[in-house]
Amino acid sequence: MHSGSLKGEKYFMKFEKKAIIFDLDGVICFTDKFHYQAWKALADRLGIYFDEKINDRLRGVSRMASLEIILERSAETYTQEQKEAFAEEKNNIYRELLKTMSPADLTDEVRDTLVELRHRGYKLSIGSSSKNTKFILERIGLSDFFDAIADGTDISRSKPDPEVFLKSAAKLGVAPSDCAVVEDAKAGIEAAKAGGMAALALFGDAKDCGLEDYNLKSFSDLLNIF
Ligand code: B16
Ligand code: MG
Repeated sequence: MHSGSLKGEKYFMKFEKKAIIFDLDGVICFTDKFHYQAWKALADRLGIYFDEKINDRLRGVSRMASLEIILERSAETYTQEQKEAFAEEKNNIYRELLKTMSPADLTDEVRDTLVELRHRGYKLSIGSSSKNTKFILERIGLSDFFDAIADGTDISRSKPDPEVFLKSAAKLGVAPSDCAVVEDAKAGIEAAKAGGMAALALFGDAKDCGLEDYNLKSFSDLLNIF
């Protein structure tokens, strides 16, 4: 934690980094609600109990690993072929929900903060487990904004493995130790730390998970620490 008080005033020391890697779902935009709705539709059809608390465990983890967490509550045993069909069914529902998104789903706070961080000279990239990353960025009008994108199509191991963040840093040409990661998932905070990066928690189960270097009060709080 980089905070203290000086002559009675609260001050924050700056994180000295060259690049900031952003998680997508739950940080840049709120596709997490669509993941929930799509998994809920599948779970209801299969008669499996599923709620928001279980959904929190799906943050940052891959589609198939998410399905395995949901199936923990099922008495049935499914074949690999059936599981792949379930994952595809969920993804089709999810993509229909994503189609309702537009640049209006990017908040002014997120847009203005990203623009200001770029203006301050930081390299900015995405590190997301989602194979739908490019489609989502297109929907919210950020297709050409980031200096690099590493996503679910680039990796073989999802968070908490650091692979996606290490790929993102490599694409930027920045050493992991010069990167900070912004995450809403505890799995993502673990991944950032495993990759030797600073971990900034925003919302979700990342917040106060005990491994974070800093808890962000809001997205724009980034402007106080960089
Ligand atoms: P998809 P993030 C993650 O995105 C989601 O948090 C997680 O819930 C999802 O299962 C995963 O992407 C895979 O997504 O099914 O679209 O490939 O938080 O890493 O940006
Ligand atoms: Mg996330």
